[in-house]
Amino acid sequence: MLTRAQVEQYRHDGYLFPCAALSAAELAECADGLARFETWLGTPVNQSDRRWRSAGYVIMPWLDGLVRHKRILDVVEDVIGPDILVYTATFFIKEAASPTFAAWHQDATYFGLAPHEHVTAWVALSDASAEAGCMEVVSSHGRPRQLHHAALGLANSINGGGQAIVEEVEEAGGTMMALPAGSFSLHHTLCRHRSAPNRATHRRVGIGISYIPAHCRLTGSVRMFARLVRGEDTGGNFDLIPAPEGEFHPAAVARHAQVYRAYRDNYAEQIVAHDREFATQPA
Ligand SMILES: O=C(O)CCC(=O)C(=O)O
Repeated sequence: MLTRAQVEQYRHDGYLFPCAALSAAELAECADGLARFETWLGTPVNQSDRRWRSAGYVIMPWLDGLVRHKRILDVVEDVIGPDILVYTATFFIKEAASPTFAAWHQDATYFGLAPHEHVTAWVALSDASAEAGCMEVVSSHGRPRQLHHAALGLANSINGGGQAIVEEVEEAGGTMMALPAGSFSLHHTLCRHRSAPNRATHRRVGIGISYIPAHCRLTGSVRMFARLVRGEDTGGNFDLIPAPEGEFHPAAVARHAQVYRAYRDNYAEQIVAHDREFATQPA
């Protein structure tokens, strides 16, 4: 749980770290789960189809347990309230000494969620130091606003659209959100962040869990799925995802295909909507 000062700091800056979550035994379970996933895929997550980076809790009970982890949810509840959905969760993996990076961006840009209350808990499953390419964040100084992005398809981008902020922003004042394995950070959906390539000799493994309060809705036309992880589904704006029947169970794998399709369709629609919104704004 957070202190009042920590909640106020999150509201002012748009980020907070580090928060403790996983014991050594829980971390080892996650590492084993990821190893089974990559055996099932026959390839590292990074080198498989992009769909396998998303919403793994739909097909893997260990990951479903992680997105429902009490220590994470207690902190998330302090910033978004008691009725909590998981909108998506993404593997953010950088192989040792690899060029994978994220350009400056805000998560809100292509999610199409309103109001802007989405928060990401980025859980470090290995050490995420500055050398290993941890996230760098900039304070919103209590005045978050949506910035103009373009889906540039940047090579080696860890983000789906290879997107970047294309308006001028203040470069100074970034904070490196270094995290030891087993801890997590929070960043608000309008928090500006980026990450550099991994220059360390170990793999950097993170999972970004996107939590929203149940009253959030989508602004686009695609009906999406979400996992209720605490409280009540007060909004009824998503189709709820049940717990996986078992690891890689065929019913769960078929459900994952539906969940991912809706995610991609919404994302593509939101790229167009964002371009349209900023095309009509004065420079
Ligand atoms: O893992 C990274 O380096 C970037 C993650 C990110 O962009 C996010 O969690 O929104």
